[in-house]
Amino acid sequence: MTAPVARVGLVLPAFNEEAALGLVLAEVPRAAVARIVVVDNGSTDRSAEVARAGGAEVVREDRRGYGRACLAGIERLLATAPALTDTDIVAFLDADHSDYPEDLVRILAPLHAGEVDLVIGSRVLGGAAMDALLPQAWFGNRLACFLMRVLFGARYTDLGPFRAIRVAALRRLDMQDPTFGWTVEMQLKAKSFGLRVTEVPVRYRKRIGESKITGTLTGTLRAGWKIIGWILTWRLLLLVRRPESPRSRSL
Ligand SMILES: Nc1nc2c(ncn2[C@@H]2O[C@H](COP(=O)(O)OP(=O)(O)OP(=O)(O)O)[C@@H](O)[C@H]2O)c(=O)[nH]1
Ligand SMILES: [Mg+2]
Repeated sequence: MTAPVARVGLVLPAFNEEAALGLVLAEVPRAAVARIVVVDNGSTDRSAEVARAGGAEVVREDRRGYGRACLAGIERLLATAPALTDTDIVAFLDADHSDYPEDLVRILAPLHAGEVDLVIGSRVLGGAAMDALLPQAWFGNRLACFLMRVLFGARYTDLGPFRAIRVAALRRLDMQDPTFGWTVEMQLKAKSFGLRVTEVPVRYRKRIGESKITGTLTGTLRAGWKIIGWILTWRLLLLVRRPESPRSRSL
């Protein structure tokens, strides 16, 4: 008997993305996803209306923060019918039209093949241009990946937000970071808990709408600080105790 095909729930965190969201949703390969959840993260524009018009379910999370938005999306997918189960997959995609939603098919392939638990879309492997991945973001990514390699032996090339993970693995990671540390937390824990991880090249382009993190000095500094802080703190934590996932250690 063959295993049932994994269903995919796609989460799009959105904070004031009315200009980009319609286009992003129109480009999502619908045959690849069972559910699409847009998390309206306290938007003051028409993001929620645009999301509904684009065929997405909308969850409102008024407490701002990228990680909080992702958690609210996951909660929706796991807690409401048709709820995803442990063998299904959750994918994450930014709502600003920087990523190419069509690349989702490439991200999902190793998961559907049962080869891995987590797939990161790497903009570095995809040869992202500097006007899309701003120099400060490019540098911050390189630094974070260098530190993860030196301190953990992890061979990541990017902290790209476009990614997908099996639900059982996601539960084991017990994700906590409410803001910009979300992606690095997932990658650090995945390495420490021994998940099977791979990267696939993804394309990247200039976002539509106003840049909120890497396009501003304070955004860049706050995100950079958070990310480096996660790496150093996690290293220190592991020096004093073994990485124990809250659930069983065998997948
Ligand atoms: N900045 C920010 N983005 C959020 C928040 N909540 C959800 N998002 C969404 O998270 C995604 C990533 O945010 P972006 O502002 O594109 O961050 P970035 O890609 O690092 O940097 P820029 O594209 O240069 O702004 C987008 O889809 C946002 O709409 C939040 O509280 N702050
Ligand atoms: Mg962006």
